[in-house]
Amino acid sequence: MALERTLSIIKPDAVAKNVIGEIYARFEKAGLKVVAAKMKHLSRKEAEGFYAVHKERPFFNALVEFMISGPVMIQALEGENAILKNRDLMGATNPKDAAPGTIRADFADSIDANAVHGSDAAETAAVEIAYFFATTEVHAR
Ligand code: RTP
Ligand code: MG
Repeated sequence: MALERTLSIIKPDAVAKNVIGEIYARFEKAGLKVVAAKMKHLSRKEAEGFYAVHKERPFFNALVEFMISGPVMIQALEGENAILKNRDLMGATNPKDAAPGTIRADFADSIDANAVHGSDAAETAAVEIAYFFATTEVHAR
């Protein structure tokens, strides 16, 4: 077991559904602590930069348009195996494939509007946390 940090984003669809608190409750019940948080309406440039790894994919433009369609809630989560734990809480990318009880099964409508983002590995987690938070904005707890 390793104490890890991961970057989580509650996407515009879930913010619009007013389920930030319900999603935070799932993090807390799973033993993940919010160690940084901000609400932000991403610029196109910020969204393109964040998802740069996907820029050659056919869904890139739709993904960016969706991510800038409204404010998002961005947080760094800390806990034992936080990266995998958060991915387990999220469920599969396509909510149709997401296991019952996962965030995407319960709150997502489509593969585009799929409620949450979560880092997929230690390297990406570090880069993604630094993309949105200065070191002084991340609080050891
Ligand atoms: P995320 O990065 O947002 O946590 O999602 P993920 O790891 O589960 O999925 P990823 O492969 O990283 O894709 C990033 C986001 O792009 C959208 N997507 N659309 N139409 C499609 O085939 C397709 N594939 C991916 C999803 O919104 C996904 O969350
Ligand atoms: Mg991903």
